[in-house]
Amino acid sequence: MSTTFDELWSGLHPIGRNRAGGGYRRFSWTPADAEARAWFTAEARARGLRVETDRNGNLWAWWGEPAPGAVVTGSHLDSVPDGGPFDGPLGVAGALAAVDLLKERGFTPSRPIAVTVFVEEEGARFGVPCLGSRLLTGAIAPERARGLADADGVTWASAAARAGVDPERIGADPERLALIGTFVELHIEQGRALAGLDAPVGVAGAVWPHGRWRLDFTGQADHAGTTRLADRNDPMLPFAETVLAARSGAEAYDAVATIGRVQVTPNGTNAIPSRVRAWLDARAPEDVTLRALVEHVNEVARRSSVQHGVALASYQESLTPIVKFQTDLRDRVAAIVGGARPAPVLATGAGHDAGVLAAAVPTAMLFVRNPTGVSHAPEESAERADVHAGVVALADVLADLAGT
Ligand code: HGY
Ligand code: MN
Ligand code: MN
Ligand code: MN
Repeated sequence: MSTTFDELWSGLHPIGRNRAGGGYRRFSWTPADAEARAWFTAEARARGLRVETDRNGNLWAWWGEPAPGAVVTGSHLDSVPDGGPFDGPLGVAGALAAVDLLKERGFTPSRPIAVTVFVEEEGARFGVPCLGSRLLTGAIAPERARGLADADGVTWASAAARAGVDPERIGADPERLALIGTFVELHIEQGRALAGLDAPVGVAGAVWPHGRWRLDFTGQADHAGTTRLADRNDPMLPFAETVLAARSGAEAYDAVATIGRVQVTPNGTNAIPSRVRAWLDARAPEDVTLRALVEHVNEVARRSSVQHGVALASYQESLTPIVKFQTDLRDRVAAIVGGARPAPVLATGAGHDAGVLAAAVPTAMLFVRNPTGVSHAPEESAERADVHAGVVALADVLADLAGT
Protein backbone atom coordinates (compact mmCIF):
# COMPACT_ATOMS: atom_id res chain seq x y z
CA MET A 1 0.00 0.00 0.00
CA SER A 2 1.24 3.48 -0.69
CA THR A 3 2.51 5.31 2.37
CA THR A 4 0.11 8.07 1.38
CA PHE A 5 -2.91 5.98 2.31
CA ASP A 6 -1.41 5.08 5.67
CA GLU A 7 -0.75 8.76 6.32
CA LEU A 8 -4.27 9.64 5.30
CA TRP A 9 -5.73 6.97 7.51
CA SER A 10 -3.67 7.78 10.58
CA GLY A 11 -4.70 11.44 10.19
CA LEU A 12 -8.39 10.61 10.09
CA HIS A 13 -8.42 7.88 12.69
CA PRO A 14 -8.46 9.94 15.91
CA ILE A 15 -11.25 12.25 14.75
CA GLY A 16 -14.55 11.83 16.57
CA ARG A 17 -13.35 8.99 18.73
CA ASN A 18 -15.70 8.52 21.66
CA ARG A 19 -13.46 7.28 24.40
CA ALA A 20 -16.30 6.34 26.75
CA GLY A 21 -18.08 4.03 24.32
CA GLY A 22 -15.09 2.97 22.26
CA GLY A 23 -16.61 3.95 18.89
CA TYR A 24 -16.78 7.02 16.71
CA ARG A 25 -19.32 9.79 17.24
CA ARG A 26 -19.23 12.14 14.31
CA PHE A 27 -22.66 13.74 14.12
CA SER A 28 -23.46 16.40 11.54
CA TRP A 29 -22.54 19.96 12.37
CA THR A 30 -20.83 19.03 15.68
CA PRO A 31 -17.20 19.85 16.52
CA ALA A 32 -16.15 16.27 15.57
CA ASP A 33 -17.83 16.71 12.18
CA ALA A 34 -16.17 20.11 11.69
CA GLU A 35 -12.81 18.53 12.49
CA ALA A 36 -13.38 15.74 9.97
CA ARG A 37 -14.44 18.24 7.28
CA ALA A 38 -11.37 20.36 8.01
CA TRP A 39 -9.22 17.23 7.75
CA PHE A 40 -10.73 16.46 4.33
CA THR A 41 -10.30 20.02 3.09
CA ALA A 42 -6.64 20.09 4.12
CA GLU A 43 -5.90 16.67 2.59
CA ALA A 44 -7.63 17.54 -0.67
CA ARG A 45 -5.86 20.92 -0.93
CA ALA A 46 -2.52 19.25 -0.22
CA ARG A 47 -3.19 17.23 -3.39
CA GLY A 48 -3.88 20.33 -5.45
CA LEU A 49 -7.65 19.69 -5.52
CA ARG A 50 -9.99 22.66 -5.37
CA VAL A 51 -12.45 22.31 -2.50
CA GLU A 52 -15.92 23.84 -2.47
CA THR A 53 -19.08 23.41 -0.42
CA ASP A 54 -22.34 22.98 -2.32
CA ARG A 55 -25.55 24.72 -1.25
CA ASN A 56 -26.51 21.68 0.87
CA GLY A 57 -23.22 21.53 2.78
CA ASN A 58 -21.71 18.60 0.83
CA LEU A 59 -17.97 18.98 0.12
CA TRP A 60 -16.49 18.64 -3.38
CA ALA A 61 -12.76 18.44 -4.17
CA TRP A 62 -12.03 18.88 -7.86
CA TRP A 63 -9.20 17.47 -9.94
CA GLY A 64 -9.75 19.57 -13.06
CA GLU A 65 -12.33 22.28 -13.71
CA PRO A 66 -15.94 21.36 -12.84
CA ALA A 67 -17.74 20.37 -16.05
CA PRO A 68 -20.60 18.08 -17.10
CA GLY A 69 -19.53 14.44 -17.42
CA ALA A 70 -17.32 14.51 -14.31
CA VAL A 71 -16.46 11.25 -12.60
CA VAL A 72 -17.41 11.70 -8.96
CA THR A 73 -16.47 9.46 -6.06
CA GLY A 74 -16.85 9.76 -2.30
CA SER A 75 -18.87 8.79 0.73
CA HIS A 76 -19.53 10.29 4.16
CA LEU A 77 -17.63 11.17 7.34
CA ASP A 78 -20.51 11.15 9.83
CA SER A 79 -21.11 8.06 11.95
CA VAL A 80 -23.74 6.24 13.96
CA PRO A 81 -23.39 6.43 17.78
CA ASP A 82 -20.28 4.37 18.63
CA GLY A 83 -19.67 3.51 14.99
CA GLY A 84 -16.70 1.75 13.45
CA PRO A 85 -13.72 3.26 11.65
CA PHE A 86 -14.57 2.31 8.05
CA ASP A 87 -18.26 3.02 7.38
CA GLY A 88 -18.01 6.24 5.37
CA PRO A 89 -14.39 7.28 5.91
CA LEU A 90 -13.11 4.37 3.80
CA GLY A 91 -14.86 5.81 0.75
CA VAL A 92 -13.46 9.31 1.40
CA ALA A 93 -9.87 8.49 2.39
CA GLY A 94 -9.90 5.71 -0.25
CA ALA A 95 -10.95 8.20 -2.93
CA LEU A 96 -8.09 10.55 -2.04
CA ALA A 97 -5.70 7.57 -2.06
CA ALA A 98 -7.04 6.54 -5.49
CA VAL A 99 -6.31 10.07 -6.75
CA ASP A 100 -2.76 9.69 -5.37
CA LEU A 101 -2.39 6.37 -7.16
CA LEU A 102 -3.59 7.81 -10.47
CA LYS A 103 -1.16 10.71 -10.12
CA GLU A 104 1.67 8.29 -9.33
CA ARG A 105 0.76 6.41 -12.51
CA GLY A 106 1.02 9.66 -14.46
CA PHE A 107 -2.67 9.49 -15.38
CA THR A 108 -4.20 12.62 -16.91
CA PRO A 109 -8.01 12.65 -16.72
CA SER A 110 -9.85 13.52 -19.91
CA ARG A 111 -12.80 14.62 -17.82
CA PRO A 112 -12.78 16.09 -14.32
CA ILE A 113 -12.71 13.89 -11.23
CA ALA A 114 -14.27 15.03 -7.95
CA VAL A 115 -14.13 13.60 -4.44
CA THR A 116 -17.23 14.28 -2.35
CA VAL A 117 -18.23 14.14 1.31
CA PHE A 118 -21.99 13.92 1.81
CA VAL A 119 -23.66 15.39 4.89
CA GLU A 120 -25.64 13.33 7.45
CA GLU A 121 -25.56 9.96 5.68
CA GLU A 122 -26.41 8.03 8.83
CA GLY A 123 -29.29 10.22 9.97
CA ALA A 124 -27.85 9.76 13.46
CA ARG A 125 -28.50 13.33 14.55
CA PHE A 126 -31.52 14.51 12.54
CA GLY A 127 -33.29 11.20 11.81
CA VAL A 128 -33.31 11.11 8.01
CA PRO A 129 -30.38 9.22 6.44
CA CYS A 130 -28.55 10.41 3.30
CA LEU A 131 -29.80 13.94 3.87
CA GLY A 132 -27.02 15.61 1.83
CA SER A 133 -27.59 13.44 -1.23
CA ARG A 134 -31.38 13.58 -0.84
CA LEU A 135 -31.28 17.38 -0.79
CA LEU A 136 -28.96 17.45 -3.81
CA THR A 137 -31.24 15.21 -5.87
CA GLY A 138 -34.47 16.77 -4.61
CA ALA A 139 -35.56 13.57 -2.84
CA ILE A 140 -36.46 15.56 0.27
CA ALA A 141 -38.14 18.95 0.41
CA PRO A 142 -35.94 21.71 1.84
CA GLU A 143 -38.75 22.81 4.21
CA ARG A 144 -38.81 19.33 5.74
CA ALA A 145 -35.00 19.19 6.08
CA ARG A 146 -34.89 22.63 7.70
CA GLY A 147 -37.39 21.56 10.34
CA LEU A 148 -35.76 18.24 11.30
CA ALA A 149 -34.65 18.41 14.93
CA ASP A 150 -32.10 16.50 16.99
CA ALA A 151 -32.77 14.99 20.43
CA ASP A 152 -32.26 18.41 22.05
CA GLY A 153 -34.66 20.15 19.69
CA VAL A 154 -31.91 21.86 17.66
CA THR A 155 -33.14 22.12 14.08
CA TRP A 156 -31.19 21.22 10.97
CA ALA A 157 -31.58 24.83 9.84
CA SER A 158 -30.00 26.33 12.96
CA ALA A 159 -27.19 23.74 13.19
CA ALA A 160 -26.33 24.13 9.50
CA ALA A 161 -26.42 27.93 9.77
CA ARG A 162 -23.96 27.84 12.65
CA ALA A 163 -21.68 25.69 10.46
CA GLY A 164 -21.82 28.29 7.68
CA VAL A 165 -24.46 26.73 5.39
CA ASP A 166 -27.34 29.08 4.52
CA PRO A 167 -30.49 27.05 5.29
CA GLU A 168 -32.57 29.21 2.95
CA ARG A 169 -30.49 28.05 -0.03
CA ILE A 170 -30.66 24.28 0.57
CA GLY A 171 -32.59 22.03 -1.79
CA ALA A 172 -32.49 20.37 -5.19
CA ASP A 173 -29.40 21.40 -7.13
CA PRO A 174 -29.94 20.34 -10.76
CA GLU A 175 -26.96 22.34 -12.03
CA ARG A 176 -24.57 20.50 -9.75
CA LEU A 177 -26.24 17.19 -10.42
CA ALA A 178 -25.74 17.82 -14.14
CA LEU A 179 -21.97 17.86 -13.55
CA ILE A 180 -22.00 14.20 -12.49
CA GLY A 181 -21.36 11.89 -15.43
CA THR A 182 -20.90 8.87 -13.17
CA PHE A 183 -20.83 8.42 -9.40
CA VAL A 184 -18.84 5.62 -7.74
CA GLU A 185 -18.79 4.95 -3.98
CA LEU A 186 -16.25 2.75 -2.22
CA HIS A 187 -17.59 1.31 1.05
CA ILE A 188 -16.82 -1.30 3.67
CA GLU A 189 -19.04 -4.36 3.27
CA GLN A 190 -21.52 -4.58 6.14
CA GLY A 191 -22.01 -8.33 6.02
CA ARG A 192 -19.97 -11.45 5.38
CA ALA A 193 -20.76 -12.21 1.73
CA LEU A 194 -17.28 -11.39 0.41
CA ALA A 195 -15.64 -13.38 3.21
CA GLY A 196 -17.76 -16.36 2.16
CA LEU A 197 -16.82 -15.86 -1.49
CA ASP A 198 -13.11 -15.43 -0.71
CA ALA A 199 -13.07 -12.12 -2.62
CA PRO A 200 -11.46 -8.87 -1.36
CA VAL A 201 -13.68 -6.55 -3.41
CA GLY A 202 -17.28 -6.80 -4.65
CA VAL A 203 -19.72 -4.68 -6.63
CA ALA A 204 -23.22 -3.61 -5.54
CA GLY A 205 -26.16 -4.99 -7.50
CA ALA A 206 -29.00 -3.59 -5.41
CA VAL A 207 -29.88 -1.85 -2.17
CA TRP A 208 -32.83 -3.27 -0.28
CA PRO A 209 -35.77 -0.92 0.23
CA HIS A 210 -35.60 0.44 3.76
CA GLY A 211 -37.09 3.01 6.05
CA ARG A 212 -37.58 4.36 9.55
CA TRP A 213 -40.82 4.69 11.51
CA ARG A 214 -41.41 6.35 14.89
CA LEU A 215 -44.02 4.89 17.22
CA ASP A 216 -45.27 6.86 20.23
CA PHE A 217 -47.11 4.80 22.86
CA THR A 218 -48.77 7.13 25.36
CA GLY A 219 -50.30 5.80 28.61
CA GLN A 220 -50.61 7.04 32.17
CA ALA A 221 -47.72 7.41 34.59
CA ASP A 222 -48.49 5.96 37.98
CA HIS A 223 -47.02 4.33 41.09
CA ALA A 224 -45.28 1.01 40.49
CA GLY A 225 -46.24 -0.31 43.93
CA THR A 226 -49.82 0.78 44.41
CA THR A 227 -51.43 0.74 40.96
CA ARG A 228 -53.40 -2.47 40.47
CA LEU A 229 -52.67 -4.27 37.18
CA ALA A 230 -56.28 -3.79 36.08
CA ASP A 231 -55.96 -0.01 36.54
CA ARG A 232 -52.80 0.46 34.47
CA ASN A 233 -52.33 2.06 31.06
CA ASP A 234 -48.74 0.91 30.68
CA PRO A 235 -47.21 1.83 27.28
CA MET A 236 -44.30 -0.52 27.89
CA LEU A 237 -46.56 -3.52 27.22
CA PRO A 238 -47.64 -2.71 23.63
CA PHE A 239 -44.10 -1.53 23.00
CA ALA A 240 -42.75 -4.94 24.10
CA GLU A 241 -45.22 -6.76 21.84
CA THR A 242 -44.16 -4.48 19.00
CA VAL A 243 -40.51 -5.43 19.43
CA LEU A 244 -41.48 -9.09 19.14
CA ALA A 245 -43.69 -8.33 16.12
CA ALA A 246 -40.72 -6.72 14.38
CA ARG A 247 -38.81 -9.94 14.85
CA SER A 248 -41.64 -12.27 13.80
CA GLY A 249 -42.49 -10.08 10.80
CA ALA A 250 -38.87 -10.04 9.68
CA GLU A 251 -38.75 -13.83 9.92
CA ALA A 252 -42.00 -14.18 7.96
CA TYR A 253 -40.83 -11.94 5.10
CA ASP A 254 -37.13 -12.96 4.92
CA ALA A 255 -36.40 -9.38 5.93
CA VAL A 256 -34.79 -7.55 8.83
CA ALA A 257 -36.35 -5.25 11.39
CA THR A 258 -34.74 -3.54 14.36
CA ILE A 259 -35.85 -1.41 17.27
CA GLY A 260 -32.55 0.04 18.44
CA ARG A 261 -33.59 3.39 19.81
CA VAL A 262 -36.12 3.94 22.58
CA GLN A 263 -37.03 6.85 24.86
CA VAL A 264 -38.96 6.10 28.01
CA THR A 265 -40.66 8.90 29.92
CA PRO A 266 -40.13 9.56 32.79
CA ASN A 267 -37.72 6.60 32.88
CA GLY A 268 -38.02 5.85 36.58
CA THR A 269 -37.65 2.43 38.16
CA ASN A 270 -40.69 2.79 40.41
CA ALA A 271 -43.06 4.55 38.02
CA ILE A 272 -45.19 3.13 35.23
CA PRO A 273 -44.07 5.09 32.15
CA SER A 274 -46.28 7.76 30.66
CA ARG A 275 -44.77 7.32 27.22
CA VAL A 276 -42.52 5.01 25.25
CA ARG A 277 -41.19 6.39 21.97
CA ALA A 278 -39.48 3.83 19.73
CA TRP A 279 -37.92 3.88 16.28
CA LEU A 280 -38.38 0.94 13.89
CA ASP A 281 -35.77 0.36 11.18
CA ALA A 282 -37.10 -2.12 8.61
CA ARG A 283 -35.55 -3.44 5.40
CA ALA A 284 -36.68 -6.14 2.97
CA PRO A 285 -35.64 -7.55 -0.40
CA GLU A 286 -38.63 -6.02 -2.23
CA ASP A 287 -40.83 -2.94 -1.77
CA VAL A 288 -43.94 -5.10 -1.39
CA THR A 289 -42.45 -7.23 1.41
CA LEU A 290 -41.21 -4.12 3.22
CA ARG A 291 -44.75 -2.69 3.14
CA ALA A 292 -46.20 -5.95 4.42
CA LEU A 293 -43.64 -6.19 7.21
CA VAL A 294 -44.25 -2.62 8.40
CA GLU A 295 -48.01 -3.11 8.23
CA HIS A 296 -47.67 -6.26 10.38
CA VAL A 297 -45.65 -4.38 13.03
CA ASN A 298 -48.09 -1.44 13.04
CA GLU A 299 -51.09 -3.76 13.27
CA VAL A 300 -49.67 -5.55 16.33
CA ALA A 301 -48.79 -2.17 17.87
CA ARG A 302 -52.36 -0.91 17.28
CA ARG A 303 -54.04 -4.04 18.61
CA SER A 304 -51.88 -4.26 21.71
CA SER A 305 -52.27 -0.53 22.42
CA VAL A 306 -56.06 -0.86 22.40
CA GLN A 307 -55.84 -3.89 24.68
CA HIS A 308 -53.77 -1.98 27.21
CA GLY A 309 -55.61 1.35 27.04
CA VAL A 310 -52.69 3.13 25.43
CA ALA A 311 -52.77 5.72 22.62
CA LEU A 312 -50.57 5.04 19.61
CA ALA A 313 -49.24 7.45 17.00
CA SER A 314 -47.06 6.15 14.17
CA TYR A 315 -45.00 8.27 11.74
CA GLN A 316 -42.91 7.35 8.71
CA GLU A 317 -39.64 9.29 9.02
CA SER A 318 -37.97 8.07 5.82
CA LEU A 319 -38.47 5.52 3.06
CA THR A 320 -36.06 4.52 0.32
CA PRO A 321 -37.48 2.27 -2.40
CA ILE A 322 -35.42 -0.55 -3.86
CA VAL A 323 -32.32 0.55 -5.79
CA LYS A 324 -31.14 -1.56 -8.71
CA PHE A 325 -27.81 -0.28 -9.98
CA GLN A 326 -27.49 0.12 -13.75
CA THR A 327 -26.49 -3.32 -15.02
CA ASP A 328 -24.18 -2.22 -17.84
CA LEU A 329 -22.14 0.03 -15.53
CA ARG A 330 -22.22 -2.62 -12.79
CA ASP A 331 -20.88 -5.27 -15.18
CA ARG A 332 -18.26 -2.91 -16.57
CA VAL A 333 -17.04 -2.13 -13.03
CA ALA A 334 -17.09 -5.84 -12.04
CA ALA A 335 -14.95 -6.67 -15.08
CA ILE A 336 -12.46 -3.85 -14.36
CA VAL A 337 -12.15 -4.88 -10.73
CA GLY A 338 -12.05 -8.63 -11.16
CA GLY A 339 -10.21 -9.05 -14.46
CA ALA A 340 -10.51 -12.63 -15.68
CA ARG A 341 -12.86 -13.48 -12.81
CA PRO A 342 -15.35 -10.58 -12.53
CA ALA A 343 -15.87 -9.29 -9.00
CA PRO A 344 -18.93 -10.71 -7.22
CA VAL A 345 -22.15 -8.69 -7.38
CA LEU A 346 -23.96 -8.29 -4.04
CA ALA A 347 -27.28 -6.92 -2.84
CA THR A 348 -27.05 -5.02 0.44
CA GLY A 349 -29.43 -4.12 3.22
CA ALA A 350 -27.44 -0.96 4.04
CA GLY A 351 -28.39 2.44 2.69
CA HIS A 352 -25.86 4.63 0.89
CA ASP A 353 -25.61 8.02 -0.83
CA ALA A 354 -24.89 5.98 -3.98
CA GLY A 355 -28.38 4.50 -3.61
CA VAL A 356 -29.93 7.97 -3.56
CA LEU A 357 -27.81 9.22 -6.47
CA ALA A 358 -28.63 6.12 -8.53
CA ALA A 359 -32.11 7.56 -9.10
CA ALA A 360 -30.56 10.58 -10.84
CA VAL A 361 -27.20 9.63 -12.40
CA PRO A 362 -25.34 6.48 -13.53
CA THR A 363 -23.98 5.05 -10.28
CA ALA A 364 -21.87 2.11 -9.11
CA MET A 365 -20.59 0.90 -5.74
CA LEU A 366 -17.58 -1.13 -4.62
CA PHE A 367 -17.41 -3.06 -1.35
CA VAL A 368 -14.28 -4.05 0.57
CA ARG A 369 -14.38 -7.36 2.43
CA ASN A 370 -15.21 -7.15 6.14
CA PRO A 371 -13.97 -10.39 7.75
CA THR A 372 -16.50 -10.41 10.61
CA GLY A 373 -19.29 -8.54 8.84
CA VAL A 374 -19.74 -6.36 11.96
CA SER A 375 -20.64 -2.74 11.19
CA HIS A 376 -22.29 0.19 13.00
CA ALA A 377 -20.15 -0.93 15.96
CA PRO A 378 -16.58 -0.24 17.07
CA GLU A 379 -15.55 -3.80 16.13
CA GLU A 380 -16.05 -3.12 12.39
CA SER A 381 -12.84 -4.20 10.62
CA ALA A 382 -11.02 -4.73 7.33
CA GLU A 383 -7.65 -6.22 6.43
CA ARG A 384 -5.04 -3.73 5.27
CA ALA A 385 -4.47 -5.71 2.06
CA ASP A 386 -8.20 -5.64 1.26
CA VAL A 387 -8.36 -1.89 1.80
CA HIS A 388 -5.45 -1.59 -0.60
CA ALA A 389 -7.27 -3.80 -3.12
CA GLY A 390 -10.32 -1.52 -2.77
CA VAL A 391 -8.25 1.61 -3.43
CA VAL A 392 -6.62 0.01 -6.50
CA ALA A 393 -10.05 -1.12 -7.74
CA LEU A 394 -11.45 2.40 -7.33
CA ALA A 395 -8.43 3.92 -9.10
CA ASP A 396 -8.86 1.48 -11.99
CA VAL A 397 -12.56 2.32 -12.28
CA LEU A 398 -11.89 6.08 -12.16
CA ALA A 399 -9.20 5.69 -14.81
CA ASP A 400 -11.58 3.78 -17.05
CA LEU A 401 -14.43 6.29 -16.61
CA ALA A 402 -12.30 9.44 -16.78
CA GLY A 403 -9.85 8.20 -19.42
CA THR A 404 -9.96 8.90 -23.12
O1 HGY B 1 -27.93 1.80 6.16
C1 HGY B 1 -27.88 2.68 7.02
O2 HGY B 1 -28.29 2.51 8.14
C2 HGY B 1 -27.29 4.01 6.70
O3 HGY B 1 -28.08 4.66 5.79
N1 HGY B 1 -25.97 3.88 6.20
MN1 MN C 1 -23.69 3.31 8.12
MN1 MN D 1 -21.90 4.28 5.12
MN1 MN E 1 -43.14 7.21 47.06
